[in-house]
Amino acid sequence: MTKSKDKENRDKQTEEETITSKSEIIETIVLSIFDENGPTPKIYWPHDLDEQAGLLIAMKTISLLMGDSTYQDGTEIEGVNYFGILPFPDLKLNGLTYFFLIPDDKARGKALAATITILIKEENKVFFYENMKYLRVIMDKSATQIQKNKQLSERELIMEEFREEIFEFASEVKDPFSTRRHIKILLVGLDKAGKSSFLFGIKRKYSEIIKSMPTKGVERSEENIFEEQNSQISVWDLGGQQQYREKYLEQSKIYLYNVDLIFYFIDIQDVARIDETIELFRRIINKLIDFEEFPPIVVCLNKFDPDLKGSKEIFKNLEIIANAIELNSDKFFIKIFQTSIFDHWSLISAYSFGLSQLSPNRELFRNQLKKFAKKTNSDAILLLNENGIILSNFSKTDISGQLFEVSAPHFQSLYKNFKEFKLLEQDFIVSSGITEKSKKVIFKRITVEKYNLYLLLFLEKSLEIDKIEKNLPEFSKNLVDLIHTYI
Ligand SMILES: Nc1nc2c(ncn2[C@@H]2O[C@H](COP(=O)(O)OP(=O)(O)OP(=O)(O)O)[C@@H](O)[C@H]2O)c(=O)[nH]1
Ligand SMILES: [Mg+2]
Repeated sequence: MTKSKDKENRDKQTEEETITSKSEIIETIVLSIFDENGPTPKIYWPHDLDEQAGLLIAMKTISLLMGDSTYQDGTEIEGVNYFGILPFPDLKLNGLTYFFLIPDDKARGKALAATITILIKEENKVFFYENMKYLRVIMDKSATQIQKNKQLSERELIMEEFREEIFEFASEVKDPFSTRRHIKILLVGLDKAGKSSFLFGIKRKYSEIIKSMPTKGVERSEENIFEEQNSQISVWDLGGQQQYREKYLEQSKIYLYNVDLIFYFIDIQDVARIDETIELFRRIINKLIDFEEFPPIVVCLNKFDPDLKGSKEIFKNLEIIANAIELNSDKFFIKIFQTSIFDHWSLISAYSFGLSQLSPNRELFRNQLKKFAKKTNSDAILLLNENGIILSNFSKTDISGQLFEVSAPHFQSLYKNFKEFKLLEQDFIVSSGITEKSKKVIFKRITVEKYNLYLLLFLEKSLEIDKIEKNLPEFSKNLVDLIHTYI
């Protein structure tokens, strides 16, 4: 690193001034750039960071994120930025990385790949999950400055400010060393909207749906996406009868505070109560605004049963409701799904989408699927866990994505049946002619360490199993780290 003695002394001074006992959680900060020497740690703290460690951090953060033509055509600079949490077991550290591109006329693809990484001890990684949204803002801001300022001395200053800001933030966090991330998911809506049935449906507990009674108060359960995960995910099914509604709105500090994700249920067959449900939605939104909390909200337009798909009246209702929801929620990230307990996949899609919003690595996952799709000529890919939850998806076009989602559930059950009857020699199901002569679907089980995952590929043109087999090992290898830090 080129730096005058003077500056070094100055740095040491500010270091001593800024480090307070509480910000000790931050172990290392590295700005890495992929230059003519490959991935290189350019500016780092502490200044005596071990050379090998710096190199390892630069290599791992940059290589996981590029590798192929993501940026080499130089057209995507604005759109290429990812966050992710990566383990560095050799260093016993965990890193929060922001990957971005620096425009550079002389570089291949007219851009240099770069990462800013904050590292903390492995055992403290909950700090990242809990504080992701704030850390992201700080990192994003500094990355933008790095993009604009080319001089090393300017960049050193930017990174110095960045470090100070991160330290200050860390010192303000109440319990930076907490060991478990607590995630709270709420299911809300009027009584009989289908909240409890939805949860039973996801778990395929059909006999319970028939027996189910209105929820009294709140029903709490836990969600495990993987057997071992960093987070404790609590699902709160809030009873929708008037008395319970009033209670959770009154005691919103207990129920609506600190919520990470909301599923809002509307019974679209109950036309008479549309105004009532929009009113409830509005009240909940207002409480959240008071708390300055903006969790993602998945709206389930529920009881959209398969036999109603042609109904003009229902379609009109759907439109009215969707408009009203959007009118009332401009500060929130809202995604609307049409769901029915008679269409298992509709439940899984809505639920998985919601859960994926909780993963800090969802962009990295998608990026891996995109890379794999390119290498195998696939038009769409889904990655499912053992329970059929979609961990990530990628599709070239909306059309291929939609077509694919329609066929995915059939494959999953077909695959399970085959397995049960031990008819499957390899962990592969291939089908052609599902939708049209030329389209093919492949369903394959893959093992990533101890995890069983399922991969569903959709190909419009040629089918090249060997290409898939050839690229699978690297794909699985890249997934390992991401799965450890999925949630
Ligand atoms: N047709 C149809 N009926 C559904 C669907 N989902 C749930 N139901 C039925 O709607 C009724 C109410 O479902 P619940 O799941 O108990 O509703 P809830 O929102 O939990 O109600 P509360 O606990 O009172 O807030 C039950 O009779 C369910 O069988 C659906 O997708 N389609
Ligand atoms: Mg209920």
